[in-house]
Amino acid sequence: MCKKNLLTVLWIAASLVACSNAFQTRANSRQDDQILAKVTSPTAVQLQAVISSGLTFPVYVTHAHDGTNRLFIIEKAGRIRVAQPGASTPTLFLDINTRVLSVDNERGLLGLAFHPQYSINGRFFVYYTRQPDGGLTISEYHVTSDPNVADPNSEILMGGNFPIPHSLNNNHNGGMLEFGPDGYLYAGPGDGGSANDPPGNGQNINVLLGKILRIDIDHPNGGIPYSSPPTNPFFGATQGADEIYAYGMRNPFRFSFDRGTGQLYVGDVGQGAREEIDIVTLGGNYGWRVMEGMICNPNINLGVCTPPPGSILPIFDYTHSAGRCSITGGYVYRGPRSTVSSGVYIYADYCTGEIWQLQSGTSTLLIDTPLNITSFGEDEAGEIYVVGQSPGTISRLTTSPPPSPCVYLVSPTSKLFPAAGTEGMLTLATASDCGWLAATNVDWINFSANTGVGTNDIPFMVRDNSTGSPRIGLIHVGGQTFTVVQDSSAAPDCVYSITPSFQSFPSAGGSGTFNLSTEERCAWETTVSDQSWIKITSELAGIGNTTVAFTASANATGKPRKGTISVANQVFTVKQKR
Ligand SMILES: [Ca+2]
Ligand SMILES: [Ca+2]
Repeated sequence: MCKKNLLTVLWIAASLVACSNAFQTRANSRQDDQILAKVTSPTAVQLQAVISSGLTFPVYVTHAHDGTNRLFIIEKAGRIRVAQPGASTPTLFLDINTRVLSVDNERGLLGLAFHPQYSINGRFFVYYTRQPDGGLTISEYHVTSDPNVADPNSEILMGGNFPIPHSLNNNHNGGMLEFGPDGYLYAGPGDGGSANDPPGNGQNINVLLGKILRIDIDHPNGGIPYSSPPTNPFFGATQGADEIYAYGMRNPFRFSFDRGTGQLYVGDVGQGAREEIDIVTLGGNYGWRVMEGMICNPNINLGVCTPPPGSILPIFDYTHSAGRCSITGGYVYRGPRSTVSSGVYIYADYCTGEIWQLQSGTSTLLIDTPLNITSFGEDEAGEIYVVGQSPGTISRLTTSPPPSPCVYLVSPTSKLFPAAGTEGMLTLATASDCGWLAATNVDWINFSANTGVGTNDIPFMVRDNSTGSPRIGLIHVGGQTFTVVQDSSAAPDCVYSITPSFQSFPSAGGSGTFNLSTEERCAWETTVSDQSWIKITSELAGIGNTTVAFTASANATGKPRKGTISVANQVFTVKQKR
């Protein structure tokens, strides 16, 4: 039975006597060998440690596609942690431990997906097995005014046909949640558990177990917070549950959308014979429990079957040889750092820790790791991360040796725009193989293209401001922030004053400040006369009172000199001796 459990836990190894060999071997090798992973053909890749401590049983890592370059990590017991760019220690983003039933191997907080407009609306979705009955629950939460802290009291349960009843067995809960390129939320519940799907849930289109589901969380259905897209195969009067997108799944614990093609790749965990990778399409039947991978389920009717009419075989499957037991579905690589070839599908076996690439139907071992890999994940640029179960680790899949970390610089960092809509531009500087995604926290800024690679001028539109007040919007890109300050047409009578009006520096130079006083409805921008020896170190644009900070560099001209800083309609003079 142990091979049916996706998340078999080392710390309950005592209960796994019948199949403990593989787990014992992995545990010993981990103690003996501090090298994270060794390199094999065909591509020299390695795992680069990102987070090595402080995580308990992580099961997923993802990003919020909000330009902040943060990583979000799920811990099975019911916590989400957030790691800032480059940070090795994450902080707590959400704790819903008390709502999550997680004592069993495969139960817990299992999935997390950020709304496509998360940077504006702060909505995100989780998938967990609930207290006390293990029902498969999808719910919405919201971030607080602190972007690194979510509100545990903001839960909106999906209702309708959720939670999906799942009290009889603790295994095969599925757990993946992801938005498709169509903006709908996809979920992958397992078949209800035990072994060989005794109720036949996979082939039963009237239950939600053993399916890929697709729901619309932007259009409530009366009092139910979601609706089913009318394009779902069994929508409305058509026989079958409206939420179903595809069926015949066993335990689609991890799936992903190819960011290049939009295709849905599902790693469907097998029973005792085959682990499989499916490309899942609308209305498709993927065979379980009649089929297991490419073959008839050997545990049913002595392995003799008629495949369900029209059922779709996996694009690849593998057997349980050499200690392999359970697929961990991954991602089609589209990252800019050429970690592996573009378009290959990366996946792992949970028991052996092997990471493979599937390319044109051929699977090749990339790297053999000592990890129990619970999941893969992507960052905003499309680089791939690996989640190790115990000790909990997050690693980045990189070339060997690894490339330099990506560093991003935005200039300028803020700018004042007129009330009438206009186009703006910011410059993002980074290495030629570093990807980025730009996002804004307001609905009045738009991008024509919000992703790219390397140094770029990033244009954006600032829409008309008819609110009667100046306003501020943020653009996040590469983990950096650009502040858009937009003026109001209703503020021509703004009065500004500064104190003091000048400052004198010795030839060695130094730093200084002055205060701008105005009303909270009045916007300003700071500019420097064409004197490269004066630099503003505070924000270049804003609303209301501010302190302008600047530096004056050493004077090597041999003569006294003078420059000015303008803010709103006021002029501050910087004088410097020779
Ligand atoms: Ca129906
Ligand atoms: Ca199948």
